[in-house]
Amino acid sequence: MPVARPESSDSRVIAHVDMDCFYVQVEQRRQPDLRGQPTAVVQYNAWKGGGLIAVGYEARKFGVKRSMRGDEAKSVCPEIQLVTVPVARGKADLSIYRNAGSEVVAILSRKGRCERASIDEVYLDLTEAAEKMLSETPPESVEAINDEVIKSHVLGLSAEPSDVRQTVREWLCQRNADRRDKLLACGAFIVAELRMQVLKETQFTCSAGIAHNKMLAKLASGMNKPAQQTVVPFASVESLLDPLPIRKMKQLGGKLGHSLQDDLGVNTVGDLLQFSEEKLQDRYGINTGTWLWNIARGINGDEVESRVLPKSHGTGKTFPGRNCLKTIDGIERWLSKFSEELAERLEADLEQNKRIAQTLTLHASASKANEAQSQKKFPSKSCPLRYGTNKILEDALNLFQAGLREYLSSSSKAHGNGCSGWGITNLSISASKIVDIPSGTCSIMKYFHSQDQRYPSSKEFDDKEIHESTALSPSVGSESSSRKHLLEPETECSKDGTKMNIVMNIVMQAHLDDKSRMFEEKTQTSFCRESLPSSTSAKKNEPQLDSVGEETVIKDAISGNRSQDQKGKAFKEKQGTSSILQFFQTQNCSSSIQEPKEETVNAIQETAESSCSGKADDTVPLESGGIRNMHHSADQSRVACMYKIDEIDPNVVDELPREIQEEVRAWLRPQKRANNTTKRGSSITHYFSPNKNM
Ligand code: DCP
Repeated sequence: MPVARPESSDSRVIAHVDMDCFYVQVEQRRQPDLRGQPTAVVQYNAWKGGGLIAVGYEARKFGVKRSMRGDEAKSVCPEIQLVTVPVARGKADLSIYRNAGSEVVAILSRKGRCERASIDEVYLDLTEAAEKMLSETPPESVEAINDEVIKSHVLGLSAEPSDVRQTVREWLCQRNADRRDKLLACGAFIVAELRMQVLKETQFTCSAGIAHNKMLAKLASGMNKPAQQTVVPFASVESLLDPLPIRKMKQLGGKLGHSLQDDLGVNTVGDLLQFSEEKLQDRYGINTGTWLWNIARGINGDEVESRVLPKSHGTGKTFPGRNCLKTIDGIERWLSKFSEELAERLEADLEQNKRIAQTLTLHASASKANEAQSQKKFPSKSCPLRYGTNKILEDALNLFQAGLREYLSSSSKAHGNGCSGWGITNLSISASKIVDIPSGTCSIMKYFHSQDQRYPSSKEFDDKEIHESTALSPSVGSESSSRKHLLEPETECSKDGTKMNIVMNIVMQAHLDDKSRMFEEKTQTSFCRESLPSSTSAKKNEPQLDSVGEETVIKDAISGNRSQDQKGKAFKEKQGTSSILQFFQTQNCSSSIQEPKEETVNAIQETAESSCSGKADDTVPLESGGIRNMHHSADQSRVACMYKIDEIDPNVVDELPREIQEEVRAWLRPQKRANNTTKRGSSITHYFSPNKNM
């Protein structure tokens, strides 16, 4: 739901910068021969020439559109150059575009607060820079105004075509103008300069909107493309919004927009003006009502967040029509590719930016096999994120199964019979709630990296911690999980809590990994193919299909993907972790680490054997009566510990490697003090838990 925020000031200078036909420009830079030629980037799927995902402006002149496939584009523009998007792991690899976007962000962020909103768009808060320019070198004092500034489109200015440039120049330089307009004029100078810099350094052109808030700037940036900028003076807001189709507004493309049209007869933003705030609040609630009332008047107080790095990392793929995934095997195969990619990107983020992601989310869309399912969406699910390809895969599978169980159980309820067929047409995973690693953790990270501990671990989770999640696009600026606490601003305490979680998790994970590696060592010897990932072994809380008491076969179709965590790694008990673990286990740990039970190993063996005998694709489709779940509640290797900080004996730190002892002690000390200010006996996890108020 939209959130109404009052404008902090109506004289902010906000820009929205949007790259022009971005993927095409990236490809044209890679292959300069394509410059000036009608070009489009197509998905790698060759059916009918592949779907167009970006169309260059030269090709647009011929009528080529993004909705076309390559063959159709060729029929309207025979000279069109179709470039296939790079492919890795059987799916589009967007890294070159992401990296190109980062180059641009690095330049745009030089003049003010910068929010990377997607792979190719950015918001800038240029208020300070504009105020500075206005006081030091106001537009009227600039002797030679660059053409790029003069080419600005200023909404509301009327002039004969031959006089446009002169009219814009006069508007930019008017001495007696309203201060808000003067600031926007300065904004136009600054944005033009930034755009020229982007072109010089990256060879990319971009377009921009310059206004008093994000909403207006975004509306304006697309008005004059490519390579142009549009200014929205305060006085022109009404005429800009008045004729705008209501569904074109951000957040009004869906249900709310439909309701405005169908229930209130509102077709344009101007139509909204006839409704009082109270009336809109009565109909849509206080918050949304106020938000609607505000946007009709061009009021939008959203701040430009300071964020040049992606807010989340996501990867996924669509499986349209007959390509839909119908077996757990198929799901696992793709999830393993996604997990590998996500793990790589998370590792790069960790290395380069010292950030860790905390939430893993799985999204899927299911094809509609019957009337009941056509009403039903496949629920998105999220859980705390654990680093490492195999752990991500394991958790993603669990999330998928939890979602599938819910999806099917409600469908079967509606039908009054067992499970019916399912087919996944869209599958993706994403990592969100990304936070900076507190300074000081680096040596610990290094230590565990060097000790075969490739990643810091995230919190362990169980079924209770699999959460419903809102739709989360894999794009850069996507919103994160619906868990309220994940969206709440971090307090000092929670930052410290993150530190503590990292320490504790590192210690715990170090031990857990040793345990699971030990398990892998054992099981590997009895498998004829690569076995399951470290903890694909069963868990007590593994999502199960209620309706069917059978077992799910999750096959060993992940060969190659577990290599990251395993390659050349032999089990080696880390000195010191075991008694720390013992300490935690005896201090209120809710579960313990156990070897997998015999039955699990047998079940896994059975699967591996059937794979060996040429039945690798012999999956158990749900339509035949449901999922078979081989995941008995055997693996207790997940730990839900409640660390009582007051009860942590500082001596346990002595057992850590000397090089990190001081650091851990330093972290423990302030935690103790912080904890003393709260209820006695609360655990660290509870005290710092973001959902402690829930
Ligand atoms: N993109 C995609 N799939 C889509 C839409 C876009 O992969 N359905 C990619 C390709 C685009 C990039 O995202 O180049 C940015 O999308 P935009 O909507 O901003 O469109 P363009 O930058 O291509 O063109 P424009 O100049 O109209 O903004």
